[in-house]
Amino acid sequence: MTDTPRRLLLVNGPNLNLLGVRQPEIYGTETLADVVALVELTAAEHGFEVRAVQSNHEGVLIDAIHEARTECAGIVINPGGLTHTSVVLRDALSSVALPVAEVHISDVNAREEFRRFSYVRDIAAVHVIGEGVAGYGIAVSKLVDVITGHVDD
Ligand code: CA2
Repeated sequence: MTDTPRRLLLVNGPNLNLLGVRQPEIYGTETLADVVALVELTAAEHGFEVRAVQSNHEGVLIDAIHEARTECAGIVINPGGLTHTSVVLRDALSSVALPVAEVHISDVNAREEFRRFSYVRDIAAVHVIGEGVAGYGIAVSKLVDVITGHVDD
């Protein structure tokens, strides 16, 4: 039996490379580099390191998720628009059987109707929606609780 790796995979989907550059009224002014730094800092507080991937190509994200199967203890993911469209991404997340935290910067339930449905929702153990970029930090802490079996009393 191998030990659980103390590493998290951070996945950001299509267009999230534009964070802080376009549409600040929806997504704020912090950049993808700020997101990665926040996730690394929060994870380090819990003794975890982070592997970060952002891609505009679904297959790149899926390859990273497959690699996480043996190399990471859990996945923090903002799938971007793929949230609402991608069975393929959902299948990849299901297949690796790691705990998943789904993050959305904006409140997807208060926007267009098509953003209310998520292919990831029912397979994720943690959901953080509409908390801005800070939501990634919240997601890391909650995911670590799931990984380590922490229970609030
Ligand atoms: O609120 C979120 O985090 C979303 O996952 C962001 C996706 C959107 O399709 C989801 O419905 C909700 C869009 C990501 C695009 O990000 C941009 C960031 C800055 C400028 C333009 C796009």
